[in-house]
Amino acid sequence: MATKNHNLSDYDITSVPNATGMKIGIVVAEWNESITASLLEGAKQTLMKNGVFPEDITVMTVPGSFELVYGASQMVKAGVDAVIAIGCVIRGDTPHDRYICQGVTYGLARLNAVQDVPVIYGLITTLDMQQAEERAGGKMGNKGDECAVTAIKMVDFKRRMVTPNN
Ligand code: RBF
Repeated sequence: MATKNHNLSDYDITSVPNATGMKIGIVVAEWNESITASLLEGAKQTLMKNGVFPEDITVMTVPGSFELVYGASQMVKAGVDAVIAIGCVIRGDTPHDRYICQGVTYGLARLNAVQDVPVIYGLITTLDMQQAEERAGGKMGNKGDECAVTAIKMVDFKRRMVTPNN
């Protein structure tokens, strides 16, 4: 599971389906804004590099990562093809961070199970700010890029399921 030997921005562009016409919602937490802004930028650039029109990307902010579940749920209802949820929870002096991470992880997983639109997990959970920076455009790449590629692949997955002969 470690990203130690895996750059989050590495992907084979030829293996990514063309994303022209896909409508993608991105919900971003304001906490640790320096990190989440870099993740957002990575996600947007990678979506556009693979064919998503800028006007088909809807970005909404929520105060903290805990609010990502509600934000993602509302975006699903608004009618996008996929939602990317972006947040950054950094280990604190109390167990609070673990409760937030558990809540967000469970909440986003549940949305995937009960709703019809893929919700992509863009939550960075790190021990400190340095680890977060390394995954938000630093030496480990940018998790926003990975989320964008995953969103495109999941929209394509659903389209292929609906029309299996295409
Ligand atoms: N939100 C984050 O996105 N990342 C954090 O690292 C984070 N740490 C928090 C630590 C404490 C002690 C508290 C009270 C909140 C924290 N939040 C964090 C905010 C949380 O996700 C949520 O916005 C608030 O708890 C309001 O529901």
